[in-house]
Amino acid sequence: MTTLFEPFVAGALKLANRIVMAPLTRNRSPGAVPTGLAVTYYSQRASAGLLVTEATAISPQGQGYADVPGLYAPEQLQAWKRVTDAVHAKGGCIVSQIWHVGRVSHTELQPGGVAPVAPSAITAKTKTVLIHDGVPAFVETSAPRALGLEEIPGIVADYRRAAVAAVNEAGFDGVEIHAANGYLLDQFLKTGANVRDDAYGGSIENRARLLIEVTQAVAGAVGGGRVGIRLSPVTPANDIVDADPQPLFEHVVRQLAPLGLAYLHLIEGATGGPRELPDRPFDYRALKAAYRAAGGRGAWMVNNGYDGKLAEQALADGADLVAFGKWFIANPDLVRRLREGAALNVPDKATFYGGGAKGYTDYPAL
Ligand code: 8OZ
Repeated sequence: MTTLFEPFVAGALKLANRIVMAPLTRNRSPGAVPTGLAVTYYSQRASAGLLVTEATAISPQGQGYADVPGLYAPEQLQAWKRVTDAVHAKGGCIVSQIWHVGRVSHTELQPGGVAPVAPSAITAKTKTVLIHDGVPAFVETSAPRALGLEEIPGIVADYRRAAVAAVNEAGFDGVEIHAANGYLLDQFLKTGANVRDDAYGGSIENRARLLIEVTQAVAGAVGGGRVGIRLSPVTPANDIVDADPQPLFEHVVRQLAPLGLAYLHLIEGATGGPRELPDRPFDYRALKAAYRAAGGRGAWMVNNGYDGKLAEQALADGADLVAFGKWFIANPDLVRRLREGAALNVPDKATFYGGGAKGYTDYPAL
């Protein structure tokens, strides 16, 4: 029987086990630069088969929350290099999750105080976080403007540049393209956010075009074997919805199949919520079959609400890797605890977003 604790090769990534630390936003990077606490936090968790960093902005325009990190300034890359060096010193493997929030932003977070960008000028009914004098405040996202057709190559170039910097300068083993949770690439994919009438809107092929161009560009620049992608076919996170997600995502994975990616990372159901949504049914088995039938060889990574038992079941059902989120917040030695069947520390929601060491680097190992 396959177990979570066996090594696994995903493209160019050599993983000590099949347990992945999911990307987790922690809002502890003032000025978008990770601090020394981030070095401690990630290196404490280096026994995961793979660490995926918190979502990290590819450009100032891609920023949507207070104190989330970036990959576009030299001091950010230097700070990340300290993180990757510390993780590698412990034998870990770490990829950067590259992110453009699209419309999930606020004018205050945008360069020059301008409107955030989106496929179409449709405001997301969701909130973001601003921090004033150290005090976080949840605010409605700002009305976005639709990206001009002539701006799209620049967005693709930003993803490519960030991926190259992540690998060549910051020392990451690869990148995970964040195409989930209602951010820019998911906004282009889905009918609820994309009403464009050009080559990037309308048909499934058109709505998937940006995601595929970005993935081709990133894979072309750093090698497909160093690239993963995160998808959330039916999550309602950040006010996103598609009228018919099954054929949309089957098209997406067929297009991804020839790119030689390290892995596809699927959020099943509502991000951080129910795995089954009665009003948004989705057949993940059919999705995986479509990817394999099209020749896709990347690892199949599953996420959302897993514990050790459910994770072993997922491997038995054919998943390759399982990503754990909140359990990794509270358990730096999650791999050991799962292997030994030890009790788990309980995560404290009050310290998920923002703050310092408390609830970040002070959860005890066994
Ligand atoms: C929680 C808070 C802010 C952002 C995601 C990057 O949902 C996020 C995120 C999560 O993917």
